Amino acid sequence: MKTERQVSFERDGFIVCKEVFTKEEMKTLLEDIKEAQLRDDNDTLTRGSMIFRISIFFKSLKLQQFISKQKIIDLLKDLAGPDIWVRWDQAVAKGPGADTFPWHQDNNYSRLQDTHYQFWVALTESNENNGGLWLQPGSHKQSLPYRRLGHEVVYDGVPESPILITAEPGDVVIFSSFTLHSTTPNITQETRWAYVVEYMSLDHYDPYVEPPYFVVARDGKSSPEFVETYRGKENMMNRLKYQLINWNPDKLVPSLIRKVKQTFGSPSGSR
Ligand SMILES: O=C(O)CCC(=O)C(=O)O
Repeated sequence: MKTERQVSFERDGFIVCKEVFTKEEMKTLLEDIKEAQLRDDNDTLTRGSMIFRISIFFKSLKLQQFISKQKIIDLLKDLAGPDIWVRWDQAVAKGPGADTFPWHQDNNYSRLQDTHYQFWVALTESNENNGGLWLQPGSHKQSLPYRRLGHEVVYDGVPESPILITAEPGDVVIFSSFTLHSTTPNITQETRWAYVVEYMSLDHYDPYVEPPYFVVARDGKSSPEFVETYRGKENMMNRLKYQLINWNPDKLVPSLIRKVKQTFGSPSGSR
């Protein structure tokens, strides 16, 4: 039987989890994020006074410990399954005067076919005045039309009945990477911070992320480790799916031959 959370997630494309972390924990997490981002100033995407610090967990043991907490795995495992890795993380600072971040599905940024699970944690208060998060319930059931707008990949339509998520530090929203979302302008004098971690099932494949891969859970238990490969990557159907999408016959044929040789061995005399 499905849990209430599974039913909500399947229906709406997101769940809101209140007070998952304390305000004190969020203060520490924000300090850890700032410390991690100081180590690498390159991985920054800036949109006016909206700043994204990306892939920061790689250089921070404290962030690796945070994103592999059993508490997080317990929230994710009945949605993503018991074996999970992290494909991406980003800290988002929405400063005073920051503009709307337009409606989008994250799969249009990640270019992935499968759902990944967006774990959005409020590090500060988040509301309608300071760049709060809006979601369109039910929009995760299909891939929607989009257009490119500069660096953005923006939904080509108008959401029918969006809802605002008002959050306190420590509140979490888990949403599908197909769920339409947006953030509105920050008209206050304070920066609104969120930390977004993108989790994936170990059965799914991201061909655009390079090793090492950060596995956070096996069998529903926190078990952080960096690995060179994972079963979703080794799955031939997964690879084929992306090779067909990014169709390039010059690459497809040699890699298929390699895989066949690995599986069945090379005929004697050949290499
Ligand atoms: O501002 C945020 O907290 C989230 C930004 C966003 O929509 C995204 O990174 O996909």
